[in-house]
Amino acid sequence: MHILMTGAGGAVATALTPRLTALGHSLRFSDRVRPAALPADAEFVPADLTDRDAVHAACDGVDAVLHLGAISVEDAFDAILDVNIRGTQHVFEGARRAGNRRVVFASSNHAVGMHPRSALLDETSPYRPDSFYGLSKAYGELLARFYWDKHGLESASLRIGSCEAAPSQKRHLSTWLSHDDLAQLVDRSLRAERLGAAIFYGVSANDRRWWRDRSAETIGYRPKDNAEAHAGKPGMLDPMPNPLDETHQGGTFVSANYTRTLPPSDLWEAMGAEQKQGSL
Ligand code: 15L
Repeated sequence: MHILMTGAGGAVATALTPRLTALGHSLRFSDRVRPAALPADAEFVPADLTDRDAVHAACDGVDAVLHLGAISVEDAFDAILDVNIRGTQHVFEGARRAGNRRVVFASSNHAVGMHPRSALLDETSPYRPDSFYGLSKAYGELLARFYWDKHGLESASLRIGSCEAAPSQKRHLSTWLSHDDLAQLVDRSLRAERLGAAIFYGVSANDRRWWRDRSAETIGYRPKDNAEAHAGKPGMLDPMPNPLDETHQGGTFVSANYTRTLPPSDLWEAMGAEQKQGSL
């Protein structure tokens, strides 16, 4: 398949490129500027995600889009709005106009990061974004649903955990996604016979994972790596400095710009009326 890969200069794209190529995909790379590491003969189309026409042009003539481009951390709302929210709409609309077969969208666990770590989530769990960044990913998933329901454009939204070469924090023992497992999940999403508007968790076969993803099994995703193999290695950051980060799935995204003075929402929901009164 000929795939447009947005965010080609990012770390995840860099790790995926040789793996997807080895799996038989031909890649058209896109980003604001041509990544220095890209070989001279690689197909590159410059497009800033905020530039609708450039994004639409980049989508022309490919089979599918792998949309990795984004601000990948918490930021000011206006920046997230322009790049992650408007930019993702440009991608879906570009794919629709170009008649691309499907979009694989890099969503994130931060769309549901406010859930407590004690919760075992699946793809039907309610949205609980932990940041403007997480909100933008929830929006992208809804956009994917909308483009399927209204325009018949298929997609897989991958709720990626922590995609790194190796886990580097205790939280990653639950959230880690190895580069090989991500490549397998992307490949399966691209090749699946039918997707509709699917949501899959991007997580390796970690013993301590918080997400049980039955739907990814339906496309044959069988993660091979397990963060447990890295448990107890030196350099693993633990514990996180803020208790909010340790009790919620989203980690440090949860405490960023947090102003709540009432008990955290899960405790609040579990409290009786009298206890609630006492904490007002
Ligand atoms: C993400 O979605 C971020 O892009 C990345 O920076 C990590 O924070 C990752 O999630 C994570 O949750 O570890």
